[in-house]
Amino acid sequence: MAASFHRQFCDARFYAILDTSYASPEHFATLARTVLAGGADVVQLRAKGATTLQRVEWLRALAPICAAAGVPLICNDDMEAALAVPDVGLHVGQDDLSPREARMVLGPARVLGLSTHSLAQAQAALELGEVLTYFAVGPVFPTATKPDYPAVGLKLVGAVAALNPVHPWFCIGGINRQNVAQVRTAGGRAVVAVSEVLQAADPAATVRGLREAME
Ligand code: TZP
Ligand code: MG
Repeated sequence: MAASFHRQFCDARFYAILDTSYASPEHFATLARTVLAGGADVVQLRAKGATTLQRVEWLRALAPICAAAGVPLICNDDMEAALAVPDVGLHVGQDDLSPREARMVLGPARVLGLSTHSLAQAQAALELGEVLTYFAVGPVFPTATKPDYPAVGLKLVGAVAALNPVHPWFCIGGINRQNVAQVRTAGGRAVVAVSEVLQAADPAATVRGLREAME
């Protein structure tokens, strides 16, 4: 694995996603600075329906901003775009390139993350050992950001926590300022939130609040 990232991801409490469903790419640089000011520990670009060329352009703009903050930048589900920009990591879903294949192409140094939606998938993620840098579990709550996926609930958060994962792992899906404490109580150690941050009047304060709730 990207062993050098293990500690950093273990310490991470809030993972921000810049998603074209909620924000215009022309605002990504400003938004990145804003979520970083709020304390985001990881930043992902998620641009469903965009081209690789567009993703590369947006990643190139985000890379120096994240690098200056010492925060990893990750591209959702586009190996070619990730590889085109130095040090950018990759996040894959269950239906994307398999984690083993992704790791072979990505090389040993970059961050690789995986989405999981069940206890079996989380257990399979753990078996991948050093192939993966981290995994995500969700959607914890129903969410318009991923409408086709049923919510897995706080019970799965507790079940994954009970596995005592060696990988850093993140709870995702419908997490907001009202329910984040429940995620923590259920055993979650870190969270991702998309719409809660990108639709907030004050995204930096929202990140700060979510992050503090996980500390
Ligand atoms: N994967 C599982 S839930 C989800 C993703 C990408 C969407 C998270 O977005 P939100 O707006 O924080 O619910
Ligand atoms: Mg995908």
